[in-house]
Amino acid sequence: MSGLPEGVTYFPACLGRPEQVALLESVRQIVRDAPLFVPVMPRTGKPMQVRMSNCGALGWVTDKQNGYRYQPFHPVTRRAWPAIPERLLALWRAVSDFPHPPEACLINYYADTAKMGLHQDRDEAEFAAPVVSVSIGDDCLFRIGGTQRGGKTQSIRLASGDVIVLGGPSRLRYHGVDRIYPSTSTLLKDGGRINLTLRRVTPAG
Ligand code: MD3
Ligand code: FE
Repeated sequence: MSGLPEGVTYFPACLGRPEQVALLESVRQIVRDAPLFVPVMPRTGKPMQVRMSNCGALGWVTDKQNGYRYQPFHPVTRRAWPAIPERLLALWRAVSDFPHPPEACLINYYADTAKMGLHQDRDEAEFAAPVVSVSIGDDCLFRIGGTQRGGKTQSIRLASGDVIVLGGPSRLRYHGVDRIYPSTSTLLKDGGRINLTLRRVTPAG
């Protein structure tokens, strides 16, 4: 058994059930204002399997024409993204070890059969800041590799309330979600998994 790579810090069961319920209520409020959209791949226009929304000053979006980017408004409604809930800003302060607040919080919703292929997160201009990931709902099999495609990978089963911080030399590692384990949590009444990633997008300071 080998540990996690340097720069990856895993906090299993970081959020208790009452905190998960409160966070879910915050997410529901956000998606009432900023509805989940279907992200599509640049050039091909192929839809991704997850549905997305964001909160924060900037949100990650993608479409066929303009590709991956951060922008301050929802791609469909054109409205500014809702604010990041205070409980998530507090979590960032507690776990990120970074002296500036996050600017973006990407919300990914995975139905039972959704996956996310291995990719790097490199649309941010500030790689000194970590990405803080919070999972609620059904378990998933998360995979993390090296900084080059095709290297060896390791898998971690993430559960509702787990938090993982990806920073330092691991900030540019390939990662993805291989599968959801349906009905492993009772938090979401219709099942599925929600992942929130807090990010710094612009150079800090
Ligand atoms: C490792 N989301 O939105 S979060 C994404 O569970 C994304 O929805 C996955 O990958 C999800 O981009 C994984 C964990 C995560 C996020 C960023 C990372 C792992 C990372 C950045 C570098 C290395
Ligand atoms: Fe990612």
